This record gives sequence, structure tokens and C-alpha cells, in this order.
Amino acid sequence: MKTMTATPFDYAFDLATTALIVIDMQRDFIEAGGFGAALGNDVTRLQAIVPTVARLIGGARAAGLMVVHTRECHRPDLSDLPPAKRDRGNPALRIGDPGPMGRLLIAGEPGADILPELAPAPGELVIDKPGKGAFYATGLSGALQARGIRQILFAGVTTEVCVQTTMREANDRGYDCLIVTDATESYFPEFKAAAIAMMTAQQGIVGWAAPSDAVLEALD
Ligand code: C5J
Repeated sequence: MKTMTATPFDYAFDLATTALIVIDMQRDFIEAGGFGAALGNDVTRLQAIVPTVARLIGGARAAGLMVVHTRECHRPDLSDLPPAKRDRGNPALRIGDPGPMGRLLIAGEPGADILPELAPAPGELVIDKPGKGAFYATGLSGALQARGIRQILFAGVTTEVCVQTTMREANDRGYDCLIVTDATESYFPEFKAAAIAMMTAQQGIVGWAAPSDAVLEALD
């Protein structure tokens, strides 16, 4: 086992049983004209973490970790999109509507793609998910079990929505989870800080947190 300095205490992991899951680094959340922008968010905050996420993925690949990428998206016929999700609020554009990067959050459309600089390598698992959590209605659980994964490092966006939801799902399934603090971001800085504080409070009730430098050093 290796250990790294983390909050609230040292994190133990084994390279052979650790996965990096990169959540929803998609054009629709990070570029102008996508779903995130249609909801009124400032997407530049999310753009700032892209180089850090790229470094983290590079370190994970070099260490031989399983690397998983997720995309929040729906079938073109919207059959996996609950009306409650599509109809909520009064956004400029709704999921499935045509936008500058194709139909918003629809599988196969340019906006649903992962940013080219973070593109999955051949053979890496890509999970398309209709929910905020990556375990809901996907094959993620079986894929992690098949690889004998016990620990999961989390990166991606947004911290308090899809990252936190997935980390909570993973924690309930018995994984030791760590969020990489500078490889995740929110449209709301106060929500990012609160989410990480909630997850690591009470002796790591959901898991651990550490910056990418500490993670990359431990992976080396
Ligand atoms: C959101 C996500 N924020 N990936 N999705 O709707 O966090």
C-alpha cells in the first residue's frame, strides 16, 4: 500500500486497485454556448482547471491506474430524460434543444463530447450517464468490480453536483474515495468549498481530499 497526505488524515491506496474517475469534462459544461452557460453560469471558472486535470490524467496513466471518463448525456429520443429534469426552471435552452454545439447534452452531439485536450485514450472506459451520479443506470459498478477496484480518485465538474453525487454513491458501495481539490470546480466557489468540507468532515464521512501535487507525488 502507498499513502498520501490528505484531509482529514492520510489516504492509503494500492496502484493496482485504484481508479481515477474524471467526471463530465464536457464541452456542454465548460464552453460558451453549452448547457452550463444556458443555465446562466460563468463557464470560465471551469476552464481554469483543464491543465490540472490533464496533468492528473497523465500521472494516473503513467502509474497504470484505471482511468474512467463520464459524460452526462441523454439518448437522442430523450427516453432516458425525466420530464422533471428537462422542464425545471426557465433556462435559455433546455436539454435536447439545438444550440451552437448541437443538441444540448445529447449523446453523439459535439457539446456532449469530452474536451479534446482531455480526450479518453484508447481502451479507457467512457460512461454515458443520464443522472448526476455515475452509478445510476450505467455499467460503472460492474466495470470497477471486474478490475478489483477498491479506491477511487475523483476529478471533474461540477464539485457539488455530479462529482459529489458520484463520490457519495461510491462511498456507499464501499470504495475509499478521494477528491482532488484543484482538479474539480464549481460555477459557485462557495459550493465547491462547502462540498469538500462536507465530504471530509466527521472523520471523512464521504472520503478524503488532497491537491493534485500530493496525488501526483504519491503516484510517482
Ligand atoms: C450539472 C454536472 N451540474 N456534471 N452536471 O448539471 O455537475
